[in-house]
Amino acid sequence: TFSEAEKAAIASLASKIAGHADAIGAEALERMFLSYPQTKTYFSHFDLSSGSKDLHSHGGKVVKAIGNAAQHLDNIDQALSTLSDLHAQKLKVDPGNFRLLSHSIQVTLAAHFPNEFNAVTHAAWDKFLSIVSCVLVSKYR
Ligand code: ZNH
Repeated sequence: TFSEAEKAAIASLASKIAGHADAIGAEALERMFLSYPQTKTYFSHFDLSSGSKDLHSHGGKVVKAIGNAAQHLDNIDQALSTLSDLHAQKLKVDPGNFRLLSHSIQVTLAAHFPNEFNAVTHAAWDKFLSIVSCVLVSKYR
């Protein structure tokens, strides 16, 4: 559960990201693939070159899912339930990769929103993304 201050920090940055979901998502993915090349193995069917259509379209989906979670902070489990099924049953992404994407997202946010991404907002987003990751791996067995 989140404090009121954490909720405010998550909501305010989420609203700023919303209009740039594709670009933010594409950059986060690109950072993840460059820093942690092993994560590319799940995307062999994608064009992973910088700024590609695939990066924008998939990045947009990821960031929109995070935006949806941000609007349901008291009920992230339910908000991401279908996506959680998909990751557990079909995609079977190694759970260790979620922290790599979360980190790449945070670096991207820090780079784009240097004023908003202060220590308090950073901590709130770190917690938020780790809860999102927990939900997405919660149905693994
Ligand atoms: Zn994931 C897919 C989200 C993580 C891998 N994803 C996906 C989608 C979404 C997501 C929204 C789409 C779905 C549909 O279409 O329906 N993810 C997400 C999130 C996260 C994630 C939110 C965190 C935060 N993933 C992840 C990771 C990985 C992945 C870490 C690895 C590395 N995903 C994936 C894949 C896919 C997905 C592979 C499929 C793609 C295609 O299209 O094919």
